[in-house]
Amino acid sequence: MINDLQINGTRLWDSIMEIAKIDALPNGGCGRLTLSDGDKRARDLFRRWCEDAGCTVVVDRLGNMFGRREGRNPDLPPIAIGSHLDTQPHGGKFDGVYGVLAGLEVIRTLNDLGLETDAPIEVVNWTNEEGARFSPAMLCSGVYAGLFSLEFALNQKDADGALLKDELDRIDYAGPIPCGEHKLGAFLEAHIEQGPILEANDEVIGVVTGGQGQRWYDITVTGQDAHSGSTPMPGRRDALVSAASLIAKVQEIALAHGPHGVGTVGEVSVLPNSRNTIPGEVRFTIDFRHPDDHILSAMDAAFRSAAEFETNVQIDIDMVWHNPPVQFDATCVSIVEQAAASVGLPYRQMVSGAGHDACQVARKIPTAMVFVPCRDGLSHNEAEWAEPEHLTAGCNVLLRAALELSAQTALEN
Ligand code: HGY
Ligand code: MN
Ligand code: MN
Repeated sequence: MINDLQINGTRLWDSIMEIAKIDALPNGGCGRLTLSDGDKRARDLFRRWCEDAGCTVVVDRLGNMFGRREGRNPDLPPIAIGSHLDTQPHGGKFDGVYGVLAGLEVIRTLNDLGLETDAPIEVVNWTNEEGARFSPAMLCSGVYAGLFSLEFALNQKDADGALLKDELDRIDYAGPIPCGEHKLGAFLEAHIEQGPILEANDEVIGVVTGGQGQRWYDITVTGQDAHSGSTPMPGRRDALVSAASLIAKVQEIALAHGPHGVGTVGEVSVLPNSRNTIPGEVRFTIDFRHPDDHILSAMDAAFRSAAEFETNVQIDIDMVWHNPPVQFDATCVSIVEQAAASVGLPYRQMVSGAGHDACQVARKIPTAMVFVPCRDGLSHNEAEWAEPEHLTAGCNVLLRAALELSAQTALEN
C-alpha cells in the first residue's frame, strides 16, 4: 500500500550533511553561491548520486539538471521532484538542498523497494534560485516557465560584473537542451517553511497552496560629494541622509500593510564611502512582498510618493522584478494533502512567504509543495535547523504524492 511506504531518513539526513560540507561556513551554515566552484562541486556530487541510483542526468542551457528514473511507460510525462543547491552568502544547510535530496531519496527508496512507477520520476536541481548572486531569484526556473527570456538570464551580471552565461561555461554546466523544452508532467517541491507558523502550532507538514507576490527594486539616490567639514548643513545634497529616510519608509510601508506585508532592504552601497566626504551616491535594494497583488501595488505607490519628498537629490527607482502571487494546482494540492493525512502527523494548508522554484514552475505545469518546520522559523541564516524526523515525514509525503500522481498520469494518458 502506498500509504505504508517509508523513505530511509538516515540516508536522506546523511546526504544533506554531505553536501553541507561544500562551502561550509564556521557557524554551521553554507555559502555556496550559484555557479561558484562550490556549486559545481555540489552539482557534480548530485550528478554522481543520481547516476549511482540508476538515473540518466540531462542538463539544459541554463544548467537546470534533471535526473530521470524510467517508468513502465516512457511516453508518460515525468513526475518531477526538486528544488535548488545554491545558497545565500550566509545560508543554512537545508534551504533548497532538502528538496533536491528528498527527490533523490524518493528515487533511492523506489529502487530499494523494486517499485516500478507508471510515469518516469525525475529529480531536479534548478539554477540560481536564491537570486543572491544574479538577480532576480528563481531566475532559471522562471526561464523554464517562460517568465523570462533566455537572453535576459544569460546576460545577468553579478556585483563583480561577471555574466551568468560566462559562469555557466566556466563550471561546464551550459547544457545542450533548450531551457523550457524538457517536458515535465507535474512538479513537487519539499522545503523548510523558513517561517514560524508550523513550529508555533506544533504542526509537522505544510500543504502549500501557493506563493505570495514579490516586487524587487534597485534604488539609486544621487546627491553631491562635498567636504564634510567646510560644507554648511543647509543646502547639502547628502544622498545617505535621503536614502536613510527612504529605507525607514520601507519598514513603515510594510507595517502599514500588515499583517502580511513585508519589506526588506538587504543591500546598501555608499559612494565614495569616505568618512569626511558627504556621500554623493547611495544604491539600495527593496524586496516588497504580499499575498495580494493589489496591496503589493499599493506598497509600490506608497514608496514612490515617499520618494517625491526627497527634493534635494535625484531618486531613480528601477523595479527589476514583479512576481505576482501564484496558486498551486488544486489536484496536486489535494494529492499532497491526502499524502500528508496518511503520514498521520498534524498538518495545515498555507501560503508560502518565501519564493520557490515551484512558484515559477506552477505557471507552466501542475505543481504543489510540502513544507516542514525549521527551528525558530529561521532561514537565510547559518543557524538554520530542521529535525531529522520532520525531514523524513516531509519526504514520505513526497513519495506517496509522487506515486499517486504517477498513477493518475497513467490514467489520464
Ligand atoms: O527570495 C526568496 O524567497 C527565496 O529564498 N529565493
Ligand atoms: Mn529555497
Ligand atoms: Mn532561500
